[in-house]
Amino acid sequence: MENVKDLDPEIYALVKQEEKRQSDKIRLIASENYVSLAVLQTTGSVLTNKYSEGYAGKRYYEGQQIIDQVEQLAILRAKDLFGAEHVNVQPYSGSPANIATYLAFLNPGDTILGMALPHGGHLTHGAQVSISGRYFDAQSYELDAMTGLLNYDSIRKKALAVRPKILIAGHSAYPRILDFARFRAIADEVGALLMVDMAHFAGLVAGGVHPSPVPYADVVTTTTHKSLRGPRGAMILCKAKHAQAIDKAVFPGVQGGPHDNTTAAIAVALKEAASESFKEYAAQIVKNAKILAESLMAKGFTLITNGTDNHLMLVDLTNKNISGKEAAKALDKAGVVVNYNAIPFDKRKPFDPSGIRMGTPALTSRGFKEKEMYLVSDFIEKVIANPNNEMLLQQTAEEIRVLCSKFPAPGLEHLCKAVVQQ
Ligand code: DSN
Repeated sequence: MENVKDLDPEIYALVKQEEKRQSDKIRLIASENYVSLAVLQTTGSVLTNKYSEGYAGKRYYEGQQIIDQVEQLAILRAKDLFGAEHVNVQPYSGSPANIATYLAFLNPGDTILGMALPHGGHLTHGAQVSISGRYFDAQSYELDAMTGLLNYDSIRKKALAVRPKILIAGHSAYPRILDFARFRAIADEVGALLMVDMAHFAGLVAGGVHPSPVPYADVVTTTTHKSLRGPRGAMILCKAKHAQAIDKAVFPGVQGGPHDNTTAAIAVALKEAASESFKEYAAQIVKNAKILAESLMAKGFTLITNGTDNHLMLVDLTNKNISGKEAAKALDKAGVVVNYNAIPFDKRKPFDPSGIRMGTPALTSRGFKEKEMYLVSDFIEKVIANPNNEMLLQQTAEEIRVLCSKFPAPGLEHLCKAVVQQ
């Protein structure tokens, strides 16, 4: 980044600090990852200089000889990887992808039914603060109070009562596998379209360790930067009969020109995700999550649903006498980065809820395996028991820095070498 260093030393210094933060810390935010150098380089390529409103062969700007090929390659790879009939790779991110899906099929005031935000749904699944809750009649289903699991009988009952035009499956914080066949049956019974937001677990689907929603859903939306390990972007996968409605809703409905550098980087990430080594990666994400979950439970932590089947877990800290926010702040000081998160039926406020959410895609990308996950759970236990012991937090941060230096993430190898030499 020599040019940035010369031209803008302030931003250069901040990027370097962020590199160090990402290198030195145990990153457990369930939606984050480390992309490969190939994805990073493509994101920073000259493709960022182009405008290409429209779709291949039907653009509103000339000079698309290369961009059309890039976009078609990304689409082809996504179709092959997920077995989708049609794919749109232009949404800027997950929220615009979801909003475009609503625009494709709904009028203002129509009913949608999704998972409630405090129960693990996403903002754009109908939360009142979001456009999805303001412009539509947003109804929600909740988790079972006893088990913390989705209760398909009660989702069905709710769907029969509110008759949504779109039934939404998918989540940001649910640690179990979804039953897409059940969702499909409920959607069919009430005459709804089924939309699955697989943003969190797309990488697990690609790697064959999570059932695919694609055969069941009318529309599947996903970000590309979570477990799928691509750039910040999104895709919409749909049945061929919805192709025109989806494409028109993305452009010109919600967006203008796509970010072609991102599209190319998505294509690169999809090529990586189709490899044998990505299958191993996806399986290791799940193994790591299971070990971390089991190890935390053995230490007396309460996990919503008593564990995990995917890449994430939700810890209820009520019995540890610490709020999610206090825990997340202490953990961050000690070098473990998580987000505080509401738990189902949380008695605390969303800005200082009872839980923390953790996920393993990023650590798995840097090579953490079962053995390291036990160490991670030891760190977490120690910090949660001593959140105000500044000395202990500092010592832990140093131990973690040394551990992390043995597992360099792409593009951060030089920082790890420097720690080893110290
Ligand atoms: N904000 C993302 C997450 O952390 O889950 C969802 O879009």
